[in-house]
Amino acid sequence: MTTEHDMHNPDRPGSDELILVAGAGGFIGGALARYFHDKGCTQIRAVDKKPVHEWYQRVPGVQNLCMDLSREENCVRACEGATEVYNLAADMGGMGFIERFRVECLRSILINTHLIEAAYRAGVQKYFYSSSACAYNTNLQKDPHPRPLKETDAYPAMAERGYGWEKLISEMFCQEYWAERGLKTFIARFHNVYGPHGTWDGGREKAPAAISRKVLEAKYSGTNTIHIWGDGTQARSYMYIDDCIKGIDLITHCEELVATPINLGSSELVTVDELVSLVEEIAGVRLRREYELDAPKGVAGRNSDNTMIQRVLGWQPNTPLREGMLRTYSWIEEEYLKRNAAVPINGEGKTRPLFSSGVSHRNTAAASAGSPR
Ligand code: GKE
Repeated sequence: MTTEHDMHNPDRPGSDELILVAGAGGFIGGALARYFHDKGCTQIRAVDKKPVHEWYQRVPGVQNLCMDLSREENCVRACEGATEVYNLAADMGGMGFIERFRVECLRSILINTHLIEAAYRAGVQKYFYSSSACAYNTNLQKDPHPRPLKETDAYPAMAERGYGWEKLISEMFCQEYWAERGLKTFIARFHNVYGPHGTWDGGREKAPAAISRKVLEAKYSGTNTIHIWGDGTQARSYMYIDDCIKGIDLITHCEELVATPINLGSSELVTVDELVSLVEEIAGVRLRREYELDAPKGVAGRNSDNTMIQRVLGWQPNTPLREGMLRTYSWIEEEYLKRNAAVPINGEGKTRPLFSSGVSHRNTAAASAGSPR
């Protein structure tokens, strides 16, 4: 079992050894780069396909590089001199994105394929891969009152179309690089991650951020109506970003978990309707609910069985949803108000509120397709 004091064990790289964070312009990668920086790591290389000025977080003292890691030569450059590699790079998003852009999701296979080979050739000591609960058999997720998914539930395989299959085969790459070539790989299956500095608009946002934004739009526009995808009964567990980051670190420094996929998720299950009620409460409003039954819904119910992570690490994600959503909603509200204040009317320097609640879920994701999270 790993405990808190293992955070300082000799298996961890020295503070001056190079850590590569791939996908560092995104939500989780950005938070991970900040975490390592705050822990005192002085050599961090952060890479993302997005131009650096568009990254969610830019951490001082970190080497920020704009490179497309679906290209082999960029992976070779990125891994040069690295001791640990964290692969958070993928073309991904919430249900609105992954249901509509399966080819984009599948093409993330290029990133992991080239990155793990480059890491192996560069003599990297540890390689972390961010898999997803979307790798699990969808036949086990047809009930809005689901049995929590345990690690063995990925096989026999019937993963989420596109995104989930890419995750499953990339997991297998990680397992075989260990089995055949001795590269120490670590694989976490993330369950829906949320928090400040995540995508909250544009088509890639997941439910916690999307619902926060929709509540804000309804509140500030005075429409007092929220459009909910599906019938509101879909159930999920949502993991706060700080838990995700801590889990990545613990997993990557636990020898028992080499090449062994493990759940990294909360086990606090809520329905979409319950999530909406929570956000309404935080925002101090009650809204009229309209359900969009033809919108992307994903599986009916998904929860994380945390028996294994609790046994091996003596820990599991534990930030209560209410607490995490309070911080997330507050951050999105700030961003929302900042953005609205910045929209000029007819170039006169006056501002108007920017409401996007009328934008169809069918159109929003397309605008941002092709750029990483
Ligand atoms: N995105 C979004 N936006 N979802 C909404 C909305 C909305 O405005 N209103 C209701 N929902 C519902 C969706 O229909 C779905 O049933 C549920 O919330 C969660 O949607 P999600 O957060 O977009 O993503 P999922 O949990 O279905 O899938 C995500 O699973 C993760 C792994 O657990 C994936 O998108 C991956 O990002 C991720 O691997």
